[in-house]
Amino acid sequence: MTDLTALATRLDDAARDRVPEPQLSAEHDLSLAQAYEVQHALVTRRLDRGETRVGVKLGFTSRAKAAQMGVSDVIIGQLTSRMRVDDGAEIWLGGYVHPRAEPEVAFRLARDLDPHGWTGNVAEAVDAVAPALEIIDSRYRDFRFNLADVVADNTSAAGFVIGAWQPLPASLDNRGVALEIDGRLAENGSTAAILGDPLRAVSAAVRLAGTYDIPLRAGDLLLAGAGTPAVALASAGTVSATVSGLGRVRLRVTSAPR
Ligand code: OOG
Ligand code: MG
Repeated sequence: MTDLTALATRLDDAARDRVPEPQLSAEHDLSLAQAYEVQHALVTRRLDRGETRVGVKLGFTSRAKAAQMGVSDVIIGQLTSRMRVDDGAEIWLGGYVHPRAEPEVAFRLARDLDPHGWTGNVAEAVDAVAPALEIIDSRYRDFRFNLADVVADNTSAAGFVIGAWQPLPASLDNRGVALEIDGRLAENGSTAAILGDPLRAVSAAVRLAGTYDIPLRAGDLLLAGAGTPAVALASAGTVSATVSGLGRVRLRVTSAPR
């Protein structure tokens, strides 16, 4: 039998040492359920080090992302306290394997969500929305993986920046989304790319969290998934994400040795 905890240790060590691993699928034929077990073991290692759970993220909710990575099913990953970067703060490139940034929409859950009692009422489930940046950093060589690989690797989750929270508007559909690097447009798209409407991310998260035993608690964050391809962070600079009507969120990247 495959030792799923040992696979989680491999991915956790890869993140610590910033040395990418071969894809797990090269040696193991993991089911999606087993891949989520590896993800749980990976998150448990973080919690054992004193981190706390702060929410969840969805992956591949847009065709732009799915096409970029060659993977097409919506997946869920888990966010922990150490991944948080304050708006405008600095990250060090040396702390990652091969980081990328992508613009996101973040929701804040108003209450604990029970997948069995889910009514589909997003306005009751969410109390705020914010523009966000996600830092993804696959622990696999060349940022290449299949669906089980990326689920096991906690959906490449490595960091996130949340902008100013604001009340949930009636609609979030069809808003422009832009990712800029040093003030130059690197990617742009529309919130419509995210499941047709980012509000649909809430039901998708409830469904996946229910299937794979991931808690959704009051105050938790939910990243709805990027509406544009991710952009590699290869040198020092300033990265910003803007969502029309929600505002902007920023990150500074440094390559200076520490
Ligand atoms: C997996 C994470 C995908 C998104 O927003 O679609 C994701 C990856 O692309 O490495 O976070
Ligand atoms: Mg993302």
